[in-house]
Amino acid sequence: MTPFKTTVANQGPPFEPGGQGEGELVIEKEALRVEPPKLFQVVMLNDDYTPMEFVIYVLQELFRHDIETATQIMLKIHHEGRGVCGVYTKDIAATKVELVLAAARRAGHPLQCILESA
Ligand code: TYC
Repeated sequence: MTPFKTTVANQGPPFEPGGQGEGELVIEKEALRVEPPKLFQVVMLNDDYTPMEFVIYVLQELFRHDIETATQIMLKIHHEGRGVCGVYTKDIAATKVELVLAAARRAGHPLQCILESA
């Protein structure tokens, strides 16, 4: 449901002649404008050392891509130097970057990924 602000107007004293609406209660609903969140893309970078299988594994496990899509993204990065793993709100995108870097470090691979405004 659309969020709204409720304001009460015209609350004059009840039954007073010439009062503000004679006790009538008017509820005005004013829609609040909610800005859509800014989105950020997690971009993975190519290198000469990280095994292709590891990149595919990361794309499946951390970005929930199926194996076919993960393979296509990995190959795009391999051939073009970079590729988008996913698009998220800022906190989620930043967490994904940290998880990728931590997994790569743990496995001893130089895999890099960055966060970009989408
Ligand atoms: N270029 C790497 C190789 O040939 C594979 C690779 C793909 C590495 C994508 C990083 O983000 C990457 N083993």
